[in-house]
Amino acid sequence: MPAEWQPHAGCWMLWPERRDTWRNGGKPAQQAFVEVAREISRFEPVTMGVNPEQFRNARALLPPQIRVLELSSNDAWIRDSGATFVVNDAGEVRGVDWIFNAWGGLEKMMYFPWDLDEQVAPKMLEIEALDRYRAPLVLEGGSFHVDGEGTLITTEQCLLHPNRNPTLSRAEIEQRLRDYLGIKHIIWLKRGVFEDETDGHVDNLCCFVRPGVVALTWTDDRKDPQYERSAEAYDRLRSARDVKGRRLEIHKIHQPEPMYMTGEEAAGLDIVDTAISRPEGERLAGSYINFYIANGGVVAPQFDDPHDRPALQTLADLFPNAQIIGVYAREILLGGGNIHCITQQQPAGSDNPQALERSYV
Ligand code: KQY
Repeated sequence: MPAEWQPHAGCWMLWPERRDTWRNGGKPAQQAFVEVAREISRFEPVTMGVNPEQFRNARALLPPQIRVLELSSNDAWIRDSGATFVVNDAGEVRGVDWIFNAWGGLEKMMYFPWDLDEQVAPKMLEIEALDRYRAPLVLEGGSFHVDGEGTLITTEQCLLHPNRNPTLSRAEIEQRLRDYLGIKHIIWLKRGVFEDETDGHVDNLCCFVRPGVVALTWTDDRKDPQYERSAEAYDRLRSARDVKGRRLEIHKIHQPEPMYMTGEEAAGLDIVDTAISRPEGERLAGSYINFYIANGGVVAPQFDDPHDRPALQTLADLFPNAQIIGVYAREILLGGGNIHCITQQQPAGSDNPQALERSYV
């Protein structure tokens, strides 16, 4: 699997509409998704998958350069429901189609059913006429990051959670990651971000910014429950080596101040029996790590918070060849994820695999 900073053919997204995830009939979230799509489309082609009833609305709201396709889904988290793209030694792109169980299966799913989400990856690959590997592993794309050289980073909280692959041992899970992503070395962090409803997806906690270099969400407030989690991740990262035996350079990005679902926001959601509830006062798992790396740009969440600017500055230092774009993303966070969770990069294929080593950022 190439790293996210390697060249992309484009970016995939799904349109938000479910009224139990997105308040006020999805309208504010749709505006935020339009903004994310618009910014990414400055750097690479963007495809938006849309349920049939929303096609006209999405087409009308999205800028013309966005390709809008009818592609049914239960919700809009394509990082998790969509295909993970890989490239072989000949430079051919293929897709991995993981088993998706809505972040926990019947015991703890976020909504029911998730049958349309399960079909998102095969449909993406049909549309692109790319070969598909069906992987015998419950896995979401937001639960791992790779450096493109054979190192993968993930959390025990998520990948070893009994609601994902209860019959597989750690060694068996590792083997499937090796088989389907072509990775050779795994760095295990312990837990993800406090109150992250995904059971600790790493894409909200820590990511590679280039081989040997990671960014980690951080807080200086020792009383915040996130402190212990970030500190324990920092310790593991400090003692880790990557696939090439390098020690990691770790950059802390201070998290936004703790954020909570307001009464007005909670009141905008439909109450149903088939999805988790999102009550007033619930802490939101805000983090600047949940950004997307495009061809020559980085699109990162902003929360109208004093830490917004320093986060963008750190990203500018980490990606000196990229344009750093902030998008106000509270509406995405209210649904339980952020910009990385709603995007999925499709790497560029090549007859000349060395071209794939190139990085725009
Ligand atoms: O972390 C992600 N990749 C996705 C978050 C999904 C939240 C579902 N409500």
